[in-house]
Amino acid sequence: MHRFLLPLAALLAAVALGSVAAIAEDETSTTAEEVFVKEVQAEGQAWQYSGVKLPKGYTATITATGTWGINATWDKKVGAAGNTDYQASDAYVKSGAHEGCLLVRVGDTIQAFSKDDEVIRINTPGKIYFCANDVATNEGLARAESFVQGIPIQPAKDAHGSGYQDNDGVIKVRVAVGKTKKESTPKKTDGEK
Ligand SMILES: [Ca+2]
Repeated sequence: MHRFLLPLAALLAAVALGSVAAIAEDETSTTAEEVFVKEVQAEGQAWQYSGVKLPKGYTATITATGTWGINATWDKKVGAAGNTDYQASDAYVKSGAHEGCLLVRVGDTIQAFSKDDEVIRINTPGKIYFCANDVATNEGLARAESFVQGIPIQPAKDAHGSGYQDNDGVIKVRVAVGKTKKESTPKKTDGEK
């Protein structure tokens, strides 16, 4: 095929220029992933935009590293799973998940990390947002505007305590975006909640 000649020429030119890696990635675009990294701030009472707007037919594979401080009375910082000793009450952004865990949102769907090394996959098109699972308060809302491109989280009805006020640190999320595999391997997880 004639189409083969052009990429080959481009590849040779790229070798000459020392940029073969970039070309190679383009030429294997069916399997290539684009990776975005975002630091989610514990103190942000806002859905913080990842920079990723997932197109139809693509899957975002999300992992997280690091720890953040969520509650001044705890003797430790926690990772993406939050504090596994505490299940969040109704006052939290996502009740039933761990207090202080990392939350992922697309549209109206919110998923929670239950393990620090969990891998969350999203197929739903739309903007991907993150925040810590804590109690939204009026004080926190007043500061939410500082999170550019974020969606402020309205205070819970029975909000009490320090909420996002006593939080500190960031959890770093990695969002790898690639085309959804048509013939995927048998499901190991129930991703249809
Ligand atoms: Ca807190």
